[in-house]
Amino acid sequence: MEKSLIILKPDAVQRGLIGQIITRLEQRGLKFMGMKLMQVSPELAQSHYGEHEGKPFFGALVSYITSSPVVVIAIQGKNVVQTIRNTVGATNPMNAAPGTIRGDFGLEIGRNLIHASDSPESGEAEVSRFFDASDLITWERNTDAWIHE
Ligand code: IDP
Ligand code: MG
Repeated sequence: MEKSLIILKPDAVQRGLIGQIITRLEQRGLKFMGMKLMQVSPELAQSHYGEHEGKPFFGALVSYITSSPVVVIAIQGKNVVQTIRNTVGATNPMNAAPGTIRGDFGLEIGRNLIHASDSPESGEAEVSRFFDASDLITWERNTDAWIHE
């Protein structure tokens, strides 16, 4: 089953938006399989954002993500990667549609509140990078039959 890694970035945590953002994911019907508050190390940040190494904003991006605690969430389910990207909104909050997380809570690309995996392959790799297998739970939810046909 497809997996996606969500990171509530330092600005989301510092601004007290953890609850409001998690509520949006939860009310959409997404099922969490892991969740924790953590401090991202520079090494973890560099491997997570490895595709952006060499870009002008890379240094600022690593500083941002390591500046303060984050909340990481692993989500599993059918089509979760694209579903979550749609709920998160465009990378630059200025262009993100109202109703999306970035479109409702953010203004600038360098403070865009939330990360979400961009493909099923990166979802799998990112969940493994941030969670030990023993911290991931596959569980039956009593509402599953009312969310999935
Ligand atoms: P995504 O988070 O929507 O997948 P990516 O292009 O993968 O967007 O970029 C990763 C993160 O790097 C963004 O979420 C944002 O925090 C930061 N970022 C991307 N482009 C810029 C930029 O041009 N200036 C500053 N930060 C950027
Ligand atoms: Mg990305």
